[in-house]
Amino acid sequence: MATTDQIYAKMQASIEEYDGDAAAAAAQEAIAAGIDPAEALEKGFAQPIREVGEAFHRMEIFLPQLVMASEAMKAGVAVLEAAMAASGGKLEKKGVVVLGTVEGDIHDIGKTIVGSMLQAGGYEVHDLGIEVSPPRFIQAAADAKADIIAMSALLSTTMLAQRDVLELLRNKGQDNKYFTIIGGAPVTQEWADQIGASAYAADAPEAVRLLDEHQGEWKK
Ligand code: B1M
Repeated sequence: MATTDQIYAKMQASIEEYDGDAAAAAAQEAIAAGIDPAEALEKGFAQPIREVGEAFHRMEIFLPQLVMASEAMKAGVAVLEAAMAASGGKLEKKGVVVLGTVEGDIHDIGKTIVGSMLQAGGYEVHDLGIEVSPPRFIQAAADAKADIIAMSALLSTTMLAQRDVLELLRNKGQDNKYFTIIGGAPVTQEWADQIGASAYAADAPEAVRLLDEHQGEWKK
């Protein structure tokens, strides 16, 4: 029977090799060996996916590999989650995210990658899709009891809708209720500062890293 370290090594290799079937099999092996699923998630999957994110930043790998790594991790995480649910437990989520592409904008590739990476990184993600109006973002956040509202915009014209969501939150007296993160090709840190968003991320790994850094702001 494989040791715990050998099982972690298999889990790590599955992410590095973008192999969802191997990730699911290694997760299954971890459960059969009696390893705590939360610990398996952190040591077997979360650490390697962070390294993949770093490699992407160093431009050693490119977007398709990043997507494949997060898809592989999702396959493994699903097995760990199922095991936890079967034993009456639940993997503790780092935060609940309501994510969407803003009103008037149909670009969804980057937004979907951000969602996958956040999910793989331990967040509960409610993906609202494209052309999400400001009231819908806010209603969905309330319904999901969200901690975070995440908005993607790919057009310089639709970036304005990110501001509209924040304005609507302010008008409702809910400006401190959610952590807000924005991104998308034309979006900048300067724009985030101007409209009062909590954070700006240039890409999906950065979105995960930033939310991880800000954990304490919603986990009381
Ligand atoms: Co459109 N489009 N497009 N398009 N399109 C751009 C964005 C454009 C830059 C192309 C160009 O002219 N050079 C340009 C926008 C110019 C501007 O306003 N600055 C443009 C235009 C003009 C348009 C139309 C208006 C064209 C027309 O009809 N005349 C139209 C818009 C329709 C609408 O939305 N109402 C349109 C339509 C389309 C397609 C439908 C054909 C298709 C979208 C398909 C789809 O998404 N399902 C499309 C595509 C594919 C592109 C380009 C070529 C690629 C976008 C993409 O998917 N990139 C794009 C050119 C470009 O960006 N250079 C372009 C890959 C993706 C992984 O990157 O989305 O940037 P990206 O996401 C990254 C980061 O930005 C970040 O992380 C992601 C990955 O790490 N990120 C976040 C994204 N969201 C985030 C959220 C976060 C954090 C990080 O926190 C919440």
